[in-house]
Amino acid sequence: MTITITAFERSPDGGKGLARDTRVRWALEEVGQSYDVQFVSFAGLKEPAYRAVQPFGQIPAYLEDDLVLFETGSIILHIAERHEGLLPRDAHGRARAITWMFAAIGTVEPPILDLVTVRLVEGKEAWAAERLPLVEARIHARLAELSTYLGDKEWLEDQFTAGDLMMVHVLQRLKPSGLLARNETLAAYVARAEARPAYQRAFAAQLAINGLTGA
Ligand code: GTB
Repeated sequence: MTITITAFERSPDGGKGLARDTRVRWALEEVGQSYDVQFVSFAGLKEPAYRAVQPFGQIPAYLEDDLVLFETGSIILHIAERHEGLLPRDAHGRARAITWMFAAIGTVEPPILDLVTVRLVEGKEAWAAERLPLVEARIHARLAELSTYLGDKEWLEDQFTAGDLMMVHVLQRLKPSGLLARNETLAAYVARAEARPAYQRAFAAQLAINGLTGA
């Protein structure tokens, strides 16, 4: 089996691991599956040949022999279903882990992406300063709900699953804003996940490409 993922030629985050190839790298590392990376320029993402692989002109895409996938939720579910390690063996446990994957990208990530939009895209609009507190309040509400559920548990379910992997990568996007650090339970949850050897390998692999020399 030959696996290739696509990634930015150089991520705008300078090696913080926030671009979404990192969550796919992490899943592959967790299950012990080697992979190659095809680096794509911003212009290349919008070329018809790349859109045939990823219709929205984004990274990452996932190529496994003659199978082509896009959307990190689908890619990570595919990896988790074909290898041991990211989904519990019992049917209910698997369903719960998949539920957390959907919760990460369907419930927790949208307000976090709103924050990115208001800061980076809408920042110069006259109304951006008024919108920002509303967006931050929605994020705090979601984080409070999630941390209440997590409580003092190590992971969202009985063991680390693809649901935690997805949730943690979604939460990491909040780090530059400082909002994650304000929720101690979730900051500790993210730190626990980041200490996993598989995460460390995935992070190092993207840093080797994206890290700013001397930074
Ligand atoms: N729903 C898709 C998925 O989950 O696969 C979303 C994929 C996506 O948003 N890809 C982004 C992309 O290719 C990169 S990850 N953008 C280019 C484009 O749309 O033209 C998002 C991202 C980008 C940069 C940072 N950063 O620098 O901090 C963080 C996250």
